[in-house]
Amino acid sequence: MAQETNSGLKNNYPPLLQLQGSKLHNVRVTELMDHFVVKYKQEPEFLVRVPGRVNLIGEHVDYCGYSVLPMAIQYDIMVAVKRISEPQLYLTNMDSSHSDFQCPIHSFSIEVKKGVSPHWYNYFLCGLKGVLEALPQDSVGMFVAVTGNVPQQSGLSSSSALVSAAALAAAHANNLKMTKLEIASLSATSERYIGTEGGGMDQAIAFLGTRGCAKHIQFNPLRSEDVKLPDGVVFVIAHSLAVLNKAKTSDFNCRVAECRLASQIMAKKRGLSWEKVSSLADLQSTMTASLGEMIALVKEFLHEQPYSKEEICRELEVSGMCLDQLSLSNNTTDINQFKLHQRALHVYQEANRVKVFREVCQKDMEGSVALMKLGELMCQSHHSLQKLYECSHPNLDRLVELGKGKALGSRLTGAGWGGCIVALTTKDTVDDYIKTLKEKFYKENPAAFGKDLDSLVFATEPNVGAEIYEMK
Ligand code: ADP
Ligand code: NG1
Ligand code: MG
Repeated sequence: MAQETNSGLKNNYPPLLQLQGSKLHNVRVTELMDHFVVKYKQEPEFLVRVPGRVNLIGEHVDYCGYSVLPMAIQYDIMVAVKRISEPQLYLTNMDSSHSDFQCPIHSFSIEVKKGVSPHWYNYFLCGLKGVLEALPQDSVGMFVAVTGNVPQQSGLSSSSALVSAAALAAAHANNLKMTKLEIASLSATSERYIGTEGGGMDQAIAFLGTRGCAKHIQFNPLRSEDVKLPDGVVFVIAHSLAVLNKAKTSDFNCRVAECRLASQIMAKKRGLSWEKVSSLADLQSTMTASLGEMIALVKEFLHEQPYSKEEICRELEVSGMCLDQLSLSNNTTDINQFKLHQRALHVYQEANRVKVFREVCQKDMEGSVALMKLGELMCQSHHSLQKLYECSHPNLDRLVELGKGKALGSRLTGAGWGGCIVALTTKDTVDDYIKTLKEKFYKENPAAFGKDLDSLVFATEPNVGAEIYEMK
């Protein structure tokens, strides 16, 4: 297990000449450069590439302070940049449905409206804003062109790839030296400007991903370790044909709030100063208890019926206004039903599944035994996300059902409410698994008619994290 080093970014970025990858990858680079030149009548100076990710296990636990086990995937956001003396940001996207945008580099607002998906450029502005806050001097202006092939609103973290690419581009343009860990943390904080209270998994793997191994990522402080997957394992990603923009609805932030409220009510019942408890992991460490003890505590202290806001205020002995300030966010203050028992139970049990998953990968267990155990953990995770966390979607559940007997296990990945599943297969079973999903799910679903099925269900392997390519 190699501990991720804290080495500076610059050394880790190969020059453009070393740019390798599939033909598609190079075609995309050429197209991006051409688009840049057509738009700005100049060549870009450098290019950054930031991958999406697939989370193997540990869903909806990062913002509770628990570790996760993702890997970077082959799809990415690429950003071509030229510094300019005019203090302006010019943004263009290869996808013409994403309109061009321009603003003063130091003065812009990130538009967040309840019930509305933010315009694409707001994600770029999030990353830029984070870097502006860290810069000791004024930022240079920038011509920027963006292209991306991470499926959007699908749980593979296209949003964080874009935010992180913007942060890396702005940091590099301004010669701001940061370690990978620092820029991953900065990007995680920056993405919250879009309105979602994420935990930092996506931005961490976007920078820390390495080819060939998954990562065990821990928080507070952020750190990562390589996780070597058992020989012969192949992970498959399958799209449910349903999507959700996580900044559009309050679903995601509601789960974050439910977990926070669960930890605070349990803290209060335990006689602790609950205002200081910020997460379920925080509560566990304050109590120096095991995960098993925390699970027992949930069952003892939190009832299964939903809590009303009024009941929570009564339990914590605070006014509604005070609760809004201490425990809720902009788009969760209007919610009046919180399922604290179910959400906290999922989080503590899922945190334990991450622990066991990692141990199975570490132990030199006999191949098939290890694979069966990993598959079983993934199935348990999905069941919990479906029943306790209620963030699945009928299409995701159907994909998981169809894979039974063909994959060793599968589960929804990312935030859910649509998006993708990740399935555990082997070199010997992967083709049959993909064929089964094509036949039984995609060929029967009108939403997939006319689409390239290989872009909806595909095998993936651990990829490298963010890179900068200098155009010299
Ligand atoms: P995800 O699960 O993919 O992270 P989110 O709902 O968090 O989904 O964010 C998706 C949003 O990110 C998109 O709706 C879009 O605004 C932005 N985005 C992602 N990829 C691109 C891209 N290639 N070009 C422009 N915007 C993008
Ligand atoms: P996606 O599905 O990429 O939006 C979100 C959060 C993660 C994590 C997962 C659920 C953001 C940027 N990402 O991912 O931090 O909480 O859901 O495990 O908020
Ligand atoms: Mg996202």
